[in-house]
Amino acid sequence: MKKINVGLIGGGFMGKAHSLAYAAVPMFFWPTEILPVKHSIAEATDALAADAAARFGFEKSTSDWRSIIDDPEIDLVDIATPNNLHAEIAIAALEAGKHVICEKPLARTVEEAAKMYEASRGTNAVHMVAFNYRRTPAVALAKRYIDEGAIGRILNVRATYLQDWSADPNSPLSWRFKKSIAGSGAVGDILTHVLDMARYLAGEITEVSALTANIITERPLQQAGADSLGNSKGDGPKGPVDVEDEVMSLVKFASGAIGSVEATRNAWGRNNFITLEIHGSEGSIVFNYENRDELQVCFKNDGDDRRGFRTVYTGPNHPNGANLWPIPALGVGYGETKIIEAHDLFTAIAGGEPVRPDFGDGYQVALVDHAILESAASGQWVKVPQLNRETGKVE
Ligand code: NAI
Ligand code: SOE
Repeated sequence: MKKINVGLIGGGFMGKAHSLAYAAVPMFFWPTEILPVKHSIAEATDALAADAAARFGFEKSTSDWRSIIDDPEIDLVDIATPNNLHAEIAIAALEAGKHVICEKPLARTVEEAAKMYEASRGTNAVHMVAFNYRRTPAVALAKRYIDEGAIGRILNVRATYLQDWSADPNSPLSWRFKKSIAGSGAVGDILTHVLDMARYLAGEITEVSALTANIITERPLQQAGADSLGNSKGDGPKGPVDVEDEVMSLVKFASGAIGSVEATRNAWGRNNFITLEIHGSEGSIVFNYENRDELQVCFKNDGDDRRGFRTVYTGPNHPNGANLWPIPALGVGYGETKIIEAHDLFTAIAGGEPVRPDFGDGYQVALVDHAILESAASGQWVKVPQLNRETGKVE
């Protein structure tokens, strides 16, 4: 068993989720080839870093993330900061020969994503972008059905991500509402998750026609710090929101399938409402993250008198389910997707193999994001350049 020293940068929501995964991987995946060691954590200040180290179980703490890059004992750099730091940290880590996991969106802009992808090419480092929802067993099962041809040729795809934590205009102006830090709004923050899953299940998106809107244009000021995600309200002085909170786009896939993708921050009652509906020539698949143990499937060949949606409850006999819980439908949560993600990363590191989604996938999603924002601004259909992984160029 090899020990991997982890340097985690950012101790907020994702710092918690990733630390939980590092502790849990050996409990779920045993025997394990790789044992993660929570070596160092960086936060914005010394006090926050010391607090995060005590809470999440890291041996050392620092307010200077560069010291993690410079530390020869660190094998894996985990980037869980707001988006403005992703590119600088990831490029420095890859240049220092570290393995890297970076939270989504890979970067603020397509230009930053291109530089990160470039830095990842030609290294022996494993790089991963943390689109964890695709690791939900029911989503992995959808992938298996599609790959096996169970629903035939994909004809159309509908993907949504609806939230309401930010629907209250008094939810503070955290970093997620600032273009300089986040890069974009609903597009980079939540649409990217369903773009990742749409690509994973139905292939590349080649053309988009989008609308965006910014409904809540100002919010109460918040000083730097972790995003409270709507769990605190302010009524003091306000500052401008300069990113979109709504996006809808028609999309065309390379396969000839058509579809729609949408995300909103203004959907009262929809907390973390991720849905995927895929119809093929031989059947249909529906996933709703609110019932994430379940996959709804309907097969054309079931016969006229019994055709309809049935529910498959995921469990140990399904992809990503074997090492979780011994009985189907016990309840797979957000944490489990992060545990599977960390395990898959370690397996890749142990085997010297790549893992997906990698920085190439993060870059391709950024190319789709960019096309969507460009289409919304111009009112035109926009083609999405495609990354050629052999040449490293977009075509
Ligand atoms: P957060 O606001 O909860 O935490 C970010 C932390 O980074 C804060 O504690 C902040 O003090 C710290 N930080 C800021 N500057 C720093 C610096 N120079 N050095 C070290 N730490 C610094 O944000 P959250 O929700 O954890 O988001 C972090 C990233 O994870 C974002 O890119 C976000 O898009 C992504 N994310 C992904 C999710 C997923 O489902 N995969 C879920 C939530 C966030
Ligand atoms: C806020 O919209 C947020 O935390 C996103 O940043 C995550 O990526 C998403 O998974 C949950 O919601």
